[in-house]
Amino acid sequence: MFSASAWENYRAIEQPTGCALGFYLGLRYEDGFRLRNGFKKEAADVKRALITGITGQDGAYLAQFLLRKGYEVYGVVRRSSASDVMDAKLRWLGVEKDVRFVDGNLIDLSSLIRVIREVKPDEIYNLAAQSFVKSSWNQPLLTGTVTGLGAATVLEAMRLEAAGARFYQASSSEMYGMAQEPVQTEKTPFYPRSPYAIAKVYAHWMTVNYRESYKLHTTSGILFNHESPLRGLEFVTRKVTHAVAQIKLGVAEKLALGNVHAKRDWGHAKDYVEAMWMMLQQDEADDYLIATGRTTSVEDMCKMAFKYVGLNAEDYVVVDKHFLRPAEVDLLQGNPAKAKVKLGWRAKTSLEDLIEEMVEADLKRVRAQLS
Ligand code: NDP
Ligand code: GDR
Repeated sequence: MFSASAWENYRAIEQPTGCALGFYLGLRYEDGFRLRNGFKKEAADVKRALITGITGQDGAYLAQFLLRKGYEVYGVVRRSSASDVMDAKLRWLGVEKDVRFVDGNLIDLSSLIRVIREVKPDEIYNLAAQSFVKSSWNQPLLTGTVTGLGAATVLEAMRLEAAGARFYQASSSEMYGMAQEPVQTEKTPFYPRSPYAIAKVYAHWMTVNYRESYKLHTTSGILFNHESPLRGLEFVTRKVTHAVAQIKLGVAEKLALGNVHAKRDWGHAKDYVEAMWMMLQQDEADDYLIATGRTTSVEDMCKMAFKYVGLNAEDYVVVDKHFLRPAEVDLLQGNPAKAKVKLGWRAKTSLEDLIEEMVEADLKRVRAQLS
């Protein structure tokens, strides 16, 4: 279905030459909102957040969270031929009309300089990445460029144009990789096991370095796996809940998975975006680990999802080596004690409730496709 809403809502901004960038699909400029030298604030005390990766899972939940807090939310979107579905996750949450989209790309420093100069954000959340670990072996240079150098690009644009802003980097538990301690903390050494994780380690240390070198307020959240009905279909939880819905409704027969023995510490994305915001409300920038503290195997997560609809996973799951990875991360389990003490954060959603919500959402989607 074509959605004009995203593009109607697309706030075009001008290059210094005055050449309008918002040229797609007959965009409207909105007087009283956009000024030649930047965006006009709707109220002096309203905070502005700029989110890269706004069209992804976390971007959508974070946008919803910040809008509820009264922020003006700006989202960097990269031009794509799929403009009709670009805002699908924001639409699912009903916030697509409230976000102001700006045109940029993590691999284009000048685009980020322009966006930051015009938006003048108080807080910048760098969520954009090539985030699928398995693809990072197929596209290692792209992953390094976007997921690694992309973070440095945002940091540099912020240093040049908004040095007083606060910056959040989406670091990852994948950085622990071949985990050097059975339960990981902020002090556990990194041992990345994929081009994705290596890129994230670079981005993480650049965030620390900009804090130490330039005294910028740059914070890194080392988040463990977090899921939701908005999770991409390629990630294992969503792949499972979607297949469960299809099997239950008679449109699929089997579910092919890779390493079902891998263990992950899974939480709900809506809980984790709150932690991102809490980190940026601290006077001092720092690094925080965000996790539930509980680890579960892919196999047991699968059993949970099938059981919810009254089926046995053993009857449907097959192992296909196509889904194995060149190097695996066997076990992740985080200790979020520092976040609990310093931020007052804790995970609120159990894995059972998360899987139930995801299966219900996929049942609804599959039923809608069938009707
Ligand atoms: P998603 O894959 O759902 O979203 C990634 C976002 O990045 C999308 O909006 C995508 O845009 C955008 N993006 C990709 N390449 C570029 C580019 N070159 N320029 C601008 N934007 C780009 O990821 P999640 O929401 O799950 O994760 C958010 C961040 O948190 C990521 O950095 C991820 O690596 C990290 N992370 C995620 C965890 C998780 O469990 N979800 C755990 C720890 C860290 P488009 O829609 O155009 O593709
Ligand atoms: P991960 O998430 O690699 O941890 O990265 P994913 O859901 O892809 O894999 C989790 C574990 O499940 C195993 N697995 C399978 N995975 C997928 N995708 N498909 C399968 O069929 C399958 N079978 C078994 C994997 O081998 C792995 O061990 C996610 C991403 O969001 C990253 O961006 C983020 O940084 C980390 O979580 C924390």
